[in-house]
This record gives sequence, structure tokens and C-alpha cells, in this order.
Amino acid sequence: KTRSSYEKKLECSQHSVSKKLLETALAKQSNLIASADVTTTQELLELAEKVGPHIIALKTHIDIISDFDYEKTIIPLKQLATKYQFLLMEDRKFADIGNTQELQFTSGVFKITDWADFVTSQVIGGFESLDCFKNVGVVAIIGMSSKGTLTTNSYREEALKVALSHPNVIGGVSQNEIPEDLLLFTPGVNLADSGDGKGQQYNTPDHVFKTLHTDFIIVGRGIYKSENPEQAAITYKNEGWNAYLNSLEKKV
Ligand code: UP6
Repeated sequence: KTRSSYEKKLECSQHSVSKKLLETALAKQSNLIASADVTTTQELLELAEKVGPHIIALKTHIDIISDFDYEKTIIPLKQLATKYQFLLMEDRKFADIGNTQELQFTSGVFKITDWADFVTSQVIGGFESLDCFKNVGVVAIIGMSSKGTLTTNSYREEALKVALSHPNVIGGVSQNEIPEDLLLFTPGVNLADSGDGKGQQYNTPDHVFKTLHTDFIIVGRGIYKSENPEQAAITYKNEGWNAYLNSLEKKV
């Protein structure tokens, strides 16, 4: 079985954020999302500056930034996103009732709605809990990469029904193949390690393109913990792009 190309997916995509992601992937010949799991504004901006040219999106956990300040953190981050043409993905993994998610999305100090191009959300709160993410794309958490996760087969099936039916959802995070109508985002990617001693489980870019037909790889420590994050980003970008090209050709 072969997979659809990014060009084909772009033709079929309905959501403006899916289109932007696929257009960026094709323009930069990259399917790499860097996960910026750093804890200061300076580290965040330095990382974005180094990896920006090579990625299609920067994934944040904005609530781990200890000196967060909208003016000093978000404004320069948005400028870098424009300069280097990448999207901002806030990995908030919302998991509450719609009203609370709406407040978490729009209020507090982070005001995610004002700057994120797309966000991650659990679908455990059901279909209507996703209605509040009107101005962004949602990536639904379908399956997790950690050892012992409760995202079993039957959970994933039900989660996919919600994701496929909701107009705000552009894709899913999963370690399993999902229907092609959704973009597939796969974390747990590392070329050097197989785990982190805290439950994380890693695969190579080649593996996730070949077996899951993923669309985008998410790499955290493989890049930001590396001695040379820019070089690491280039390596993951090239590995990811070659793995994508191979997955187009090879019959699996
Ligand atoms: N992430 C996973 N697995 C999931 C969902 N999300 O690892 O199933 C996120 C983590 C982290 C990043 O929250 O930000 O992807 C992976 O980082 P790493 O490459 O350093 O392990």
C-alpha cells in the first residue's frame, strides 16, 4: 500500500491551517516539527532562530517557560515565525469540558488564541468540547507514545470518530496509522535513543514513515539537547524528507 503525497493532500485539504502546513512542507522540503521543551524565553528564542529555517512548525509547551511575558516571549517568537516561515503549534493537550477549554484557550497569561496557529487537544471531552477552537486548527491526541498509555485500540477508534467528524480538527497525534483525511503527527522520534527512562518510546524517522505513513515528525530532545541544534535540525529534516520520498515509492 502506498501513501498520498503532500501535493495530493493539499488538493484535498479543506482547512486553511492544513493547507499552510502542506504548502510550507513542500516549499521547505521539510516535514520536521521541532519541540521546544525549554524553560526560558531566551532558550526558546535562540532555538527558534537556529532551527527556524529547517522546520515547518515549532511546537511549544508555553506553560513551562518560567519567565513568560507576552511582550518579551510571544512578540519576538511571532516575528521569528514570520521571518523563517514556520507555524506555531501549542501542545496544550486540552482535556476538559468545552467551557473550561475555551477559558484556558483565550484567557490567563498565555492567551493561546492570540498567537498559536494550531493546538493539540485530547478528545476525551467529546465532540462539542472542540467547538471553541474556531480560529485555529486542532490536532487531536489519538494515541500516545509513552509506555503503558491508556490509548488502547478501542479508545483510538472512538477518538478517531470525534476527530474525523469535527470541522476544527486537521489531524491527529498517533503512533498508529490513521485515515488519510487527517494529517498524522508523530512524536517519539529520535535517531540516537530508544527511550528516556521516563516512559518515552522512540522510533526513527524511517520507521514512522514506512510503517505509519506519518506526515510530520516531532523531535524534541534529539534537537534541543544536541550539541549543535541547527545541525541536528538539518539532519532530522533530511532524514524525514528522504523517509517521506521512500514511503511514496515503496510498496509496504
Ligand atoms: N508528545 C510525546 N508523545 C505523545 C504526545 N506528545 O512525546 O504521545 C510530546 C511531548 C514532548 C515531545 O510532550 O513535548 O512530544 C517529545 O519530546 P522528545 O522528543 O524530547 O521526547
